Amino acid sequence: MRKRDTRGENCGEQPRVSVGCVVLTLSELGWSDAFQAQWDDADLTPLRIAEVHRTRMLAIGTDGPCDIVAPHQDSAAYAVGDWVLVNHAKTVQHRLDRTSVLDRITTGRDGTGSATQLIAANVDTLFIVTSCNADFNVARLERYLALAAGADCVPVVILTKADGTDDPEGFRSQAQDLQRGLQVVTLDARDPGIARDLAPWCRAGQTVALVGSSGVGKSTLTNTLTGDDLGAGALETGEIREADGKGRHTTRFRALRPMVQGGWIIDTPGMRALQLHAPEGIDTVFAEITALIDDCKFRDCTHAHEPGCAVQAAIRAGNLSPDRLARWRKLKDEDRIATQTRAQAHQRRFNTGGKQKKTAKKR
Ligand SMILES: Nc1nc2c(ncn2[C@@H]2O[C@H](COP(=O)(O)OP(=O)(O)O)[C@@H](O)[C@H]2O)c(=O)[nH]1
Ligand SMILES: [Mg+2]
Ligand SMILES: [Zn+2]
Repeated sequence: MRKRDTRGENCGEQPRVSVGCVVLTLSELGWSDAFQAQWDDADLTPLRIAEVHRTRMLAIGTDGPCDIVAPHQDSAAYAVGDWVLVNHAKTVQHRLDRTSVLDRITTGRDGTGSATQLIAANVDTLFIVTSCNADFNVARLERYLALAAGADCVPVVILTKADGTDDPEGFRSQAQDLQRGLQVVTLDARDPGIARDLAPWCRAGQTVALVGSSGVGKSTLTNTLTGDDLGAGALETGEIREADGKGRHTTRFRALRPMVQGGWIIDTPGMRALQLHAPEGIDTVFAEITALIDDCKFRDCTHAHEPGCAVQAAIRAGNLSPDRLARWRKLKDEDRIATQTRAQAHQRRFNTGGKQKKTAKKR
């Protein structure tokens, strides 16, 4: 195995690629030491997945965008943002370990059964989008924050429609209180100047994804950050009909699109239904409750009525709000149920002889 080192800011010798009118190096595509350490075969080429379709994928590398295929033409195990190593025939040989992953649980048409669907990988920053209006909801924000922490993404709360309120600061400070050290930005998503305000998360090599309810301004923000209303200059994307057998369902490609500041944005419809899991995510967002629990007298304290409960003591002292505790409880319960559901789905797959197992064996 030969090792190769072609990354670095100075790409003088590297092959360069034009996407729109920008030339790219691996590091500009989001390559980092974590991926470099996994590239151990110089005969294989690293590419970043920009679009995932059922039987093929679009990827970008230093030689430009190209179509690639997964082993057995099955793309299910790959996400937009993944780094893969391909051979000369443009077939994926390895998927590099991810630095972060966003996924969701899909349920069958009859409401039973569930599977995990990958949405995006190697996302550095999750823009959690809500508006300075009735959409603003602390419980929903906490849920998204837990999701970001569980997925290993840095959260930034983006409060759109700041132009429509007299008190953007009121919304900002409410959001700020939800997690220690949280970054919160208020803006008008239509203002081209915001590309500059959000630049710390949008520069070359960085990848962002957006979550938030319908109508909060995700598409507006994406268009402003990509500098383009019509999609020109973006990678080739567009409306497709997903072949669902009946041809009813129309959806857009999941796509990695370049931003004016040099970074990448993952624009995907599936982001709305992202699944909360990984209990550590909840523990991170509710760090003050996590810390209190350590001081409860009983190890199995339910923090409801027990003597020596540090959580209830904090509520009595006015250091913790009962509402915040109730929201924490709800997320914890939900996480427990989701974990059970996943375990059951796993068990079902096991019982059916692993027929649904799709991940190709790594060689
Ligand atoms: N005044 C104002 N309107 C906005 C802002 N962001 C989005 N909008 C408008 O809100 C509507 C919904 O935005 P859209 O981007 O489609 O939301 P999405 O469903 O989250 O993608 C559109 O009419 C936008 O022009 C903002 O910051 N200020
Ligand atoms: Mg939209
Ligand atoms: Zn307790």
